[in-house]
Amino acid sequence: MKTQVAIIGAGPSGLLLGQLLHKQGIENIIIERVSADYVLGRIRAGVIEQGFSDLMKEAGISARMEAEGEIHSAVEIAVNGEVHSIDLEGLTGGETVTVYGQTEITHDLMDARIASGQQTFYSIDNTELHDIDGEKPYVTFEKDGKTERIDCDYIAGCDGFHGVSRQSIPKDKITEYEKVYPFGWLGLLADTPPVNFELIYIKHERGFALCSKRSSTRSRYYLQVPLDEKVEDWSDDRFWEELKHRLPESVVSQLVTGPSLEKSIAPLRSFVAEPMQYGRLFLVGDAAHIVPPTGAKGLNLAASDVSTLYRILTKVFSEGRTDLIEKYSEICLRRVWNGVRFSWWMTNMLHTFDHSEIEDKIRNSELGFFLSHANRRQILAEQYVGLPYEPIE
Ligand code: RFL
Ligand code: PHB
Repeated sequence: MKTQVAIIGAGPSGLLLGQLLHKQGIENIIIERVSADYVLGRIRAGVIEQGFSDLMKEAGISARMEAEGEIHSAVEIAVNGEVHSIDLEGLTGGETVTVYGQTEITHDLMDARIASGQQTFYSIDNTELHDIDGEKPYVTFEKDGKTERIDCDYIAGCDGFHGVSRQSIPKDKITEYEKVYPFGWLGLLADTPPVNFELIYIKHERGFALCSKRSSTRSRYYLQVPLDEKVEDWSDDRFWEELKHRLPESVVSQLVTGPSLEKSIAPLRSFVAEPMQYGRLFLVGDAAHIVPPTGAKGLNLAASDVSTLYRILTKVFSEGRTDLIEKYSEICLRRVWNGVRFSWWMTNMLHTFDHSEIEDKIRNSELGFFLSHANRRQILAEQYVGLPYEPIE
């Protein structure tokens, strides 16, 4: 097979890139290790920045998000029972976020992919990248026991943190920065009305909690848990009881419990690989960087990478502007490091860990400082709604 761009991974990064390139008349093939249903079964992000929703519009796949997504003009932070509202819209001059699940975005992108007629291979094995530093890179993989080969001009590594793309770059050409946090998030999804319209980030002495949602009838809650905790040890009842302990008194009576649709534990990590490009391979989204979910930035950083790459590749194919290729990494990394710093800051401030009383006092003082004046809340609001995308030139 031959194509212009081979895309590894059919998560949101790969599918969105494929759609945007398709709209520019650039041919691409996507290959994905697992099945489409498996991709859709992963419950992940829920908060979409303005820049991402604008990109969805540009990609022509925003109709359902505009009809069903919820616009949120504020977010709440509860500290030791006291709830503070951050007026995102007022503090940023009109910016908001949209609550629309990653599963729904992926669904919309998969539908658009089928309509585009571009090829996608699911449930493949043994993806290998070849000659990425040469003029004629190619990708091989196995489908139903048969080896396939895609010759291409460029490869987009959209295959997540555990993918092969980043690992295909020689060790001496890439630097990896990593921090693993000493706790995880236990998430529960339920068809119950959310406890509150706005999301609430809760700092509590028993540990952090987050009240999020997917719609007015579907809730998503998270609890900070020790890293060695097992999901099997958390019955739904135990989850709801623990959440009640952490919820501020003003909302606890609104909590509606019910059977979980999904429950899982995610470890928290900050990770960046530099640079994000080597030869004809570009790393996109979680393949290049991971942030803890506390700032709701992971998927949004993936979207800004996609925006940068598709604009660069459009110029490469339409105007021969290969000089732009080397700008990809530096443009992305400026925004990525900002997201990494914001997510690390929110994580440190809101979680309870180290069992050190003085550290906890310091964290409370820092939160108090940032919540107590509008000009300080503005710092938080501007980053929560997302920094602007940098133009490619
Ligand atoms: P993905 O989604 O991991 O997709 C990568 C795809 O590549 C496939 N793959 C391969 N395919 C072919 N060959 C191989 N060798 C392959 N190896 C892997 C995989 O099967 C997979 O389908 O990466 P992508 O597309 O870059 O998307 C990134 C986002 O999924 C991620 O950043 C977000 O989910 C992070 N995240 C959040 N981000 C937000 O912006 N807002 C949020 O509110 C938010 N909440 C979250 C989150 C992530 C979470 N978890 C579980 C990590 C909440 C949680 C709990
Ligand atoms: C989610 O709804 O899954 C979610 C929302 C906000 C976050 C993290 C996760 O910061």
